[in-house]
Amino acid sequence: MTDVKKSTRRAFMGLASAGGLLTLTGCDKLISTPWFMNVIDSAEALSRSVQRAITGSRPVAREYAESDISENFRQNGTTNPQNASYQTMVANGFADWYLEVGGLVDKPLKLSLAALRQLPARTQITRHDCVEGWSDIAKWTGAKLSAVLDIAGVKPEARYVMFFCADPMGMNGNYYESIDIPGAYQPQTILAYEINDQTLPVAHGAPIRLRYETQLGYKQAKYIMRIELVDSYAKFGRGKGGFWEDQGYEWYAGI
Ligand SMILES: Nc1nc2c(c(=O)[nH]1)N[C@H]1C(S)=C(S)[C@@H](COP(=O)(O)O)O[C@H]1N2
Ligand SMILES: [Mo]
Repeated sequence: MTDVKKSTRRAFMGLASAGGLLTLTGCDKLISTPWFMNVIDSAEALSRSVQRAITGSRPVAREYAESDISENFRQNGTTNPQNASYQTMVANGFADWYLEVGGLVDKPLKLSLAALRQLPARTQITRHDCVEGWSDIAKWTGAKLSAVLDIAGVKPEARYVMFFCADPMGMNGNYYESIDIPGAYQPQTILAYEINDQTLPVAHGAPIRLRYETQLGYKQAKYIMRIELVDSYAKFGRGKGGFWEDQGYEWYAGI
């Protein structure tokens, strides 16, 4: 094993025990999965900063103070999905909603909102940048996507996390998005269930929406119903990895 590999592995083990992952999954088990060794291998080819992001040692998007929070965080895109199944879930406070996690995982999951709220969480004050030319700052709280993925067990051949949403987009099927595995493991990548200490309202994506703070607004999928681990996003929609990507926007929407 190279020094880089050893030190990355050490850093991860430190983080895992500090963050309580040990009790969640069994650190040794996680570290010896072919998936994790694959990540370490590919990490060697990446820049140092990306490597840090993978091992989760620091936040990668700027975080703000409480006093910077926007008075009125805009609502954009779908603000109230007009399909009967979603409206039924709203009517009973998402008691029957669950997040489905499937595809290239060892253990497909169904997580209720209560179960998601039990997972390791993160709160962060960040700026949302929409390509339409506006930005707003909010405080987001949610389950770490890495925690969900660790429970499901990501298979080595998985390369992307797909997010399938409740809102229909005309003839194009429902809104959907995708991010890569290193992005999914960034510490700021969360499935947010609160905005500014309040339960996430319908307008902002209830019951959960993605916060992927290093990228633009359209990556922040609202109304998430299902997560799927895949090796390619070519077979979904028009094959570009997301609803707006299919209309011509970049898949890599770095800020
Ligand atoms: N499901 C879904 N997610 C979505 C959208 C959408 O229309 N449907 N719009 C995207 C765009 S372009 C932006 S800018 C943000 C808006 O989030 P907000 O309503 O919380 O401001 O959500 C993103 N996620
Ligand atoms: Mo946007």
